[in-house]
Amino acid sequence: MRLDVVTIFPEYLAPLDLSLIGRARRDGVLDLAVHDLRDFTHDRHRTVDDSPAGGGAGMVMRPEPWGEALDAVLAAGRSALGDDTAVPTLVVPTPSGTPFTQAAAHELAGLPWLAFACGRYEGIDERVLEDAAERMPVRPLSIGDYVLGGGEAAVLVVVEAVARLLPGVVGNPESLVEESHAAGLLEYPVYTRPATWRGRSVPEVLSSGNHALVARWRRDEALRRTARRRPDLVERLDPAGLDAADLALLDDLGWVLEHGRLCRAEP
Ligand code: 6GU
Repeated sequence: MRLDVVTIFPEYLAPLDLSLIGRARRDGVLDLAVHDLRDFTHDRHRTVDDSPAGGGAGMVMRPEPWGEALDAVLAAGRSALGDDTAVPTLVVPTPSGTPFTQAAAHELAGLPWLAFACGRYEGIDERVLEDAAERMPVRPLSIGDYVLGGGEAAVLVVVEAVARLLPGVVGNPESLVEESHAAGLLEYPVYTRPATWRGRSVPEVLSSGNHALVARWRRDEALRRTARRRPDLVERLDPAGLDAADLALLDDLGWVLEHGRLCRAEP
């Protein structure tokens, strides 16, 4: 997979040299290029922002450097991929984007080329995205309902979530299988040695050697945790993916099936 990132803070992307992603790059699974937006300015001060049309607080990123930067990304990526008709999907991290979810991560992981446009200040002149959309798919994405100072931290999040789905990046692909089995639920609690630590013992069932019992316990704990911390996720569960034991536990927790959807039971 080819990745291009355009930013005014190239150093912010340094963590992409590390860990899982660093290894994927060295292994040739990921080809990442970071571009400094200021290299596409032509004034002495390398200006990338200006005041908002219509007035108001903050600054907006000027379209000219962005236009040139995205032209350069297109040329660099096509040359690296050896395909002079290839186009990237342009990911634009913004709090105004559609939510970045695990499903979105899977979609992006299926693409050969992603380009990221990191905005700072109040955002990028809208015409940049309109112009880009004439040449490539554009995906404004938000990583959550809070405001970051810029898109760089969001790019780290998206790249990490996507890269670990690529074949050969995660050491044990079983981790991904288990993840999809428990789709829509939070993770169950995990333990390791020692068997007792500060007077707290690992739940006995986990040393029973009974795999079915362990699997059932983990499923129950995942359901309990999800109902407690993320009731919104319980409402979105597909009942077709639940067995009788799941439904019995949810019933104990005050959830019932109504018109084929899980709802909190009336007290
Ligand atoms: Cl993806 N980018 C920025 N700049 N702020 C955000 C965000 C993304 N998601 C939440 N806040």
